Amino acid sequence: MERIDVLVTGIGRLVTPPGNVPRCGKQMKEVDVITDAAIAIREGRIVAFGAARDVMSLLASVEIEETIDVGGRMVTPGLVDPHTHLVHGGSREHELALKRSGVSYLDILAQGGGILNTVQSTHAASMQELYDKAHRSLNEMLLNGVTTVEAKSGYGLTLEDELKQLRVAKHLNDNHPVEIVSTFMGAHAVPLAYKGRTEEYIDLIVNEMIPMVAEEEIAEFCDVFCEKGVFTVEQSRRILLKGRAYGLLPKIHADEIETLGGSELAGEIGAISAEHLLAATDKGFAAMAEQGVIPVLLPGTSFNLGLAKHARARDMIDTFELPVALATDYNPGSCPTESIQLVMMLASLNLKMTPEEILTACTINAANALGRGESIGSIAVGKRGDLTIFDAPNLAYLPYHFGINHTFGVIKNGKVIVWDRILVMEESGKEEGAR
Ligand code: IZC
Ligand code: ZN
Repeated sequence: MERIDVLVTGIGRLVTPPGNVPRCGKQMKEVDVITDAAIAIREGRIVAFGAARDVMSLLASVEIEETIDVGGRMVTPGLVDPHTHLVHGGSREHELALKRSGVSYLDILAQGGGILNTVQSTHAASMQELYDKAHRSLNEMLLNGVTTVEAKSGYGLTLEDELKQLRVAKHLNDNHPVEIVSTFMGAHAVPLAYKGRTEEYIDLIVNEMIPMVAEEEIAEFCDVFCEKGVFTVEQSRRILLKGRAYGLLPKIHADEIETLGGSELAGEIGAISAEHLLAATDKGFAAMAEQGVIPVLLPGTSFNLGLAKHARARDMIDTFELPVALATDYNPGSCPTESIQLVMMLASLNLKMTPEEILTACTINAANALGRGESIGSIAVGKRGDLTIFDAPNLAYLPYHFGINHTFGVIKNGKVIVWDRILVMEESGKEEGAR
């Protein structure tokens, strides 16, 4: 080694899950802890890490371009948020009173509100407006310690507007230091224009939208809201298989409110992940475990919907040895928050996950839910220099001291982009591309 770009020193406690592959069952608790650590980064990639004295002796005759002292703080891999509805127009606080009076999420949707309301706002918004709004949210996520974010379409529900959302996500990815991973979700709801003609809308998705999305290479995954009154298991299968035939890997919103069998379908088709799962059965978990489907749990959503029921994370981890991941589900309806740290707290409170399991779920398992286990989600040689620096003495402190942001700094690809809780990043190209 002749030269390194960045040496991160003064790490009081470095905490990371090991390796690249999803961590299942008991493995989720096993994280490596190195006290008084250092990390060396060259060209955005980690080239050495470990106890500071070992790293320093390795670097004895190496030229070090820049040294960043994190002042004894705790460092983890950059957090990964593998399920968000980042790009959309408008907001839905006007539905709050309706919700509080007891009208359910699915009833609001059935009355033409909910997702369909956001579809109207998204249609009415310019690309620049969508970009600016999503950009603000992305900054919030970054300030919380997140370095990679999945973003779904699904507020267009026409070919043109689905592509509009996905293009905004692409521009954000091109310009913002946080990496955006796109998912096509034309099957998020049946648009009003197709009311009562769901099969015809699905024809549009499989015959026009999926081929165009694939041709433009503007998404990696295909997702479906498989839920009572939205898309059935059979319809979801048709859409996801077609997506896969076009190279879009399947994800599925499965068994959130009603038990439909979406988790079994995830196993059957070998989906990369299945999300929510509050109403999933043991049969569904077994099907997922057999095919290595990653459960992505969204405790912010059940919390915000005021549900008494929670995803059975303990059964998934202890009995089915599944690799649980966590995400915000940031969206304007069921979970309007960008805060992954709130989600971590709720995973502790309501899912009974341990602090180590929560870290694993927000790093390596989340990275694998996005097909990126080889490049992000843990501190390992060859991986991206994505680090989150916490003003907290240990992992347990994060869900313990709740309701505040513990992130002091963020390093992405070896560059400091948040420091002392402030954005210090440079953006390339910026806004011009977004129109
Ligand atoms: O806008 O309500 N659950 N899709 C499925 C959502 C929530 C997003 C929304
Ligand atoms: Zn969702």
